[in-house]
Amino acid sequence: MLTVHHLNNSRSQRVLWLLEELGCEYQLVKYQRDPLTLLAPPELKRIHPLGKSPVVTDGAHALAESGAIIEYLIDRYGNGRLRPPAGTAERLRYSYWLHYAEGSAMPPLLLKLVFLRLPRPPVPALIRPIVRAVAARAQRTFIDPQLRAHAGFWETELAKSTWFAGEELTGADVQMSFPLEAAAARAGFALGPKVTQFLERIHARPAYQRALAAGGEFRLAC
Ligand SMILES: N[C@@H](CCC(=O)N[C@@H](CS)C(=O)NCC(=O)O)C(=O)O
Repeated sequence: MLTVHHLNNSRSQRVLWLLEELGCEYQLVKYQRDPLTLLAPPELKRIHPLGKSPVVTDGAHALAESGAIIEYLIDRYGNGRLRPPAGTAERLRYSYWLHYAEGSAMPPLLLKLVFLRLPRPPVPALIRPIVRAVAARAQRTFIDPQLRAHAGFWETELAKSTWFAGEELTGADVQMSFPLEAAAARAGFALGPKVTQFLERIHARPAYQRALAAGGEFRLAC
């Protein structure tokens, strides 16, 4: 049986969305983040040594990394859906976005999250103003310009076609949904109209809504 090891408020939400789009049956095992550290509970390390979510088990396989999971699920259960045909320009774009989402888009978004949280307790109140100033400078000089460059890139690309890899929804859109959701939640500036419409379009999909109902609360914590 296909099992999704789902951490609340996490990237595994997009795996649920993909499975709902594919109409696959799956079993859901839920894990809760530590409310203070936001880390996954140690039980997840029994499924995969890094203890990160998503992890999917299917028969003898335990798969980690959302991009690899999406590729596996589309290979195994897609029957030609949600992936452009091999040898097409759309397939190259599909492959690019599948890797880009975690390899290039998420690092500055994660840095943004870390620097936004840095001045909070348990940092002692006395040094919080200094930490706040350092964190603000890191965001202003390094992180925010990168985020603006990425968001501008998404906007230009989504002006070329409805979805990231062309005119059809693919696994690349599922993978890209997470950085776009994260940017909407924390970038600190308004995203462009094409990116905003992309998010509205995915939120309106019945499969996306079924995935939300299955996964429960989805406030981005990573
Ligand atoms: N690049 C990995 C990232 C996995 C990851 O960092 N997952 C986060 C949730 S969004 C996690 O498990 N965090 C809890 C922890 O690090 O303990 C992927 O795309 O699957």
